[in-house]
Amino acid sequence: MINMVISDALLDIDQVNQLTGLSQATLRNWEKRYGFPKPQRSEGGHRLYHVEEVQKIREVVSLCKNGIKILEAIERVLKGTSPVSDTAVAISQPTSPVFVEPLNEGISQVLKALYKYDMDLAEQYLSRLGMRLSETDLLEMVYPKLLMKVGEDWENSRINIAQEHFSWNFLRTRLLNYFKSNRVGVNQPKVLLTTPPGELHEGGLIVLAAYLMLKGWQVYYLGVNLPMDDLLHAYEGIEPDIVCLSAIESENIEKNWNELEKMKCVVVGGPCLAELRVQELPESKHISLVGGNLHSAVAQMELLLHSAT
Ligand code: B12
Repeated sequence: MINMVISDALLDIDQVNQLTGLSQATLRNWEKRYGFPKPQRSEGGHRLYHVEEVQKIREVVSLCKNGIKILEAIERVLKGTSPVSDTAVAISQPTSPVFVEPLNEGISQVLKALYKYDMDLAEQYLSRLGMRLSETDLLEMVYPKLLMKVGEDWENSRINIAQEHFSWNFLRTRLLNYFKSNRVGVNQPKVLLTTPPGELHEGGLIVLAAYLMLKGWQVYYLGVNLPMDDLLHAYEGIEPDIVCLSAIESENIEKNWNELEKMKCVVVGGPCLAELRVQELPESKHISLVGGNLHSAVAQMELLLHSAT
């Protein structure tokens, strides 16, 4: 039974080997020599790695591949300095006002331009943010904020419907551009993304889809508010390795739980997780609730796929 939130998942050394490409010997060696990673131990003394730490190991590996020496790579990742550029990762440290400020400023510049219908200026500010951040960080840290801010400004009557539509469509189009990037890798998972009936919020779904496109996954994007029968029809036709459902309202997941269970590997994410009454739902073999940021959510999905094979 997988039915659980696995953002706090602990992985054994074999799983970490699969997810990072580092052999078990190297993982043990690094731990001894550099004090990184720092796994917990099971009662039986086996190493257990937190999913966030696995993400850090992957970042270290990626830095090393780019020619950074191991010690420096570890230091950078532990300090939170960027894998792509120093400024970029430093910006991802939410506790540092020095770095958060330029990011927030960049975001409000994009919004100001959008609210004046100035597409070129918005594009310029967005590219400027793109120069300081990796593409995945842009999806993790910038687009969600922009989408949310546009929605909130409209809800609070700070902008009118035309400004909201214009801004939303600008951002949606940029996110859809990732679909054209054609980066599908060999043997990459096939993923179907949608929202359940009644769920009209598309922001989270489209950001996740773009993120998976960047990772080279084969993305089948079915948009929002999909009737369950049609989802099952698509599931049979596409035969995805994994189905991602995004929802804000937990009810939209709860009332379709039994239908979702008919598919093999289903991941539910989004704000609905906070309210979902899992204990009151029938036990599930196929549905996983995946929280955390996009980096760790995708690591968890990789893990699920791995354990399903
Ligand atoms: C934009 C918006 C709308 C737009 C949506 C437009 C569109 N095309 O998407 C419209 C106007 C349609 C709308 C309608 C409604 N909305 Co609204 N909306 C929002 C708003 C402002 C932003 C949502 C957003 O885009 N966030 C940005 C995305 C990127 O964030 P995210 O969804 O959390 O996704 C991230 C993660 O959660 C994760 N993730 C998401 N999905 C998944 C899936 C998987 C598998 C994984 C791994 C990860 C993952 O990845 C994302 C990346 O960071 C929020 C305000 C807020 N503070 O959230 C309210 C909000 C979500 N809406 C709300 C409400 C109540 C409604 C309405 C009921 C309002 C009404 N009275 O009509 C309707 C319901 C419509 C429906 N049937 O679904 C409430 C929800 C309250 C709750 N239950 O928690 C909110 C929170 C506003 C509020 N403060 O009350 N809304």
